Amino acid sequence: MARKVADVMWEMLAAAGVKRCYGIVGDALNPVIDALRRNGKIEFIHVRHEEYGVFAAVAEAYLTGNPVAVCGTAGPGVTHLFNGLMDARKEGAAIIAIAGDVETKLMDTAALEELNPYKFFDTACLYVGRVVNPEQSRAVFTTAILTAVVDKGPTVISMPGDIASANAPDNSAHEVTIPAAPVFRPADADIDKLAEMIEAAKKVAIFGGDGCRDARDEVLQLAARLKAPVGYSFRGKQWLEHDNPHAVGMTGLLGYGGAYKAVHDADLLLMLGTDFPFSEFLPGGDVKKVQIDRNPKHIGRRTAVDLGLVGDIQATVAALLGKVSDKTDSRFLEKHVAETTSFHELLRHYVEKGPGIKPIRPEFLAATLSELAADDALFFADTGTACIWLARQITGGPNRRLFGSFSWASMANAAPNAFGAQLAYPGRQTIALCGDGGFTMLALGDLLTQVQRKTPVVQIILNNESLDFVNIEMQEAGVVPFGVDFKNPNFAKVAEAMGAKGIRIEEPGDVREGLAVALAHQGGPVVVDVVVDPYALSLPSHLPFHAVTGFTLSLAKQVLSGKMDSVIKTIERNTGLV
Ligand SMILES: Cc1ncc(C[n+]2csc(CCOP(=O)(O)OP(=O)(O)O)c2C)c(N)n1
Ligand SMILES: [Mg+2]
Repeated sequence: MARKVADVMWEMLAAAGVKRCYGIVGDALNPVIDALRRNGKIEFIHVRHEEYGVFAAVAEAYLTGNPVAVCGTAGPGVTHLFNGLMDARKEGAAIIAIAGDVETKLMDTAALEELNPYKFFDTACLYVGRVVNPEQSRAVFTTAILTAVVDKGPTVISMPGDIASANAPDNSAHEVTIPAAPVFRPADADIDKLAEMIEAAKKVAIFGGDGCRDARDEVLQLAARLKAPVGYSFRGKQWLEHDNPHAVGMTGLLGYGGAYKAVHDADLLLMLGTDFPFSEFLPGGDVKKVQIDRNPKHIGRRTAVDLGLVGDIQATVAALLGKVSDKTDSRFLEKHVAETTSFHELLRHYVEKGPGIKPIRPEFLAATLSELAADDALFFADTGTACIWLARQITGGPNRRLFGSFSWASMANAAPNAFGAQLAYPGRQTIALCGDGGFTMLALGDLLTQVQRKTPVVQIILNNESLDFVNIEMQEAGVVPFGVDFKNPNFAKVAEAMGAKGIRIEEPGDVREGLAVALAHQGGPVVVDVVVDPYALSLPSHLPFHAVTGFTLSLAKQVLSGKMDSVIKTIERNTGLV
């Protein structure tokens, strides 16, 4: 049989390092799926919802650095990809979406399932190629692959069935070369300017993001030389926190430790590889700011900067290290590290007192999970309160990874993220901290996929019968919480009925044992249904109602303004809860 256009596509995707394609079949995709089957090098992951497949692919792409394919069939199958593709765009994951398209003879006739891919994907994707002639195929496939990999984001190949099944042009290349990341750093003159600013400053603080992924050693060396406290965004935490004597925690909504004060007390703040979006947590004009990022669009858009440099953090900081001298005064560093240490001590209270507090405190649950999980566990958190507990209670490590829908902030990402991670790293512990809203939104149907594939994903549901994060936000905004409550089934029983292992935990004393059993479970997915205390509603019943309301409101406000440490202290002092 002559090679078809779809054969060339899969050959090129496989050559580019694509190992899996997540999606659902449909008639517009028939020749595409038939070619995938013939090709045999790319595994088809048949999911129950296309969006679930994309979230799985995003985690795989983010963690492995390889491109991952997803597919959906014309019209509705394609639109189901969209939210996941937005997540890929925001999280910087190399996803190539194969979108089934109507036959070319039907285009622009409002045919069944017809969708204009240019209009539809415009917001989410870095490139959309619609293949209407086999002669385009090599160029479109190459651009879709290289744009996804090099610019780190989703691209689309919109593929009508008649073109997919057309004979490939004889000369179609089926190799694509992926370049290693180029060394990319600012000009020497700019690095000299930066060195001068550092020499002139007495108190230098560092604030790092995901751009520090490959630059941990260089950033820690710089911090040691400058006696600089190192704070980080949620995305930077996993690269900069563990085994770092300069670590001072996070600033922002989920902030803790000395980070907020350190970045505000500094003379000079170095923002490294971060597009941290919460400008109100960054200092104003009284602190000089330098921002370094490989993406020039990130520079200066969250806060005004005194110097903006474009380059990779690793290469830039390595070049800088040769140009700055040791600072000797470590008082600034010590002050903020001490504050961070006292925060971590406070957190221990949850582990120690947690077994005696009912309903179960999510902090205790997460802290116990962190203690029991493997050193190379992969953790994922749903958007919702799970993010708070991931940020605060899950300790990182050289081989642990923490991931979520950090920049797009979609609900229901964690279980599919963990599924994709488990496929990419079989046997490694993959743990999803799910909201009950998130789990029932998207994860429940595809629990069946995990069951069928016997994928050992650990899903821990924070069963608070509430869209709790929004509940807190509503209180913070001073509106009456509305539309946030719902009723849940016993998720452990549901899981068992679906063929997964189910564990229900209602008693705080059962948390440790239940988690240990879940983490040790092999041969398939496990759902741990933990009945937790809805955050900020765990107030002592003896307080008068107006005090309860005021107290709750004030706690919520503090949580959302990054003052979790003071919340813990307040609770500790006023109620003896922890
Ligand atoms: C798809 C989507 N819909 C709505 C929201 C707004 N939102 C953010 S967090 C949240 C609540 C999540 O509830 P749940 O999953 O139960 O987690 P909890 O906060 O209760 O732990 C909502 C509705 C969102 N981020 N994404
Ligand atoms: Mg909830």
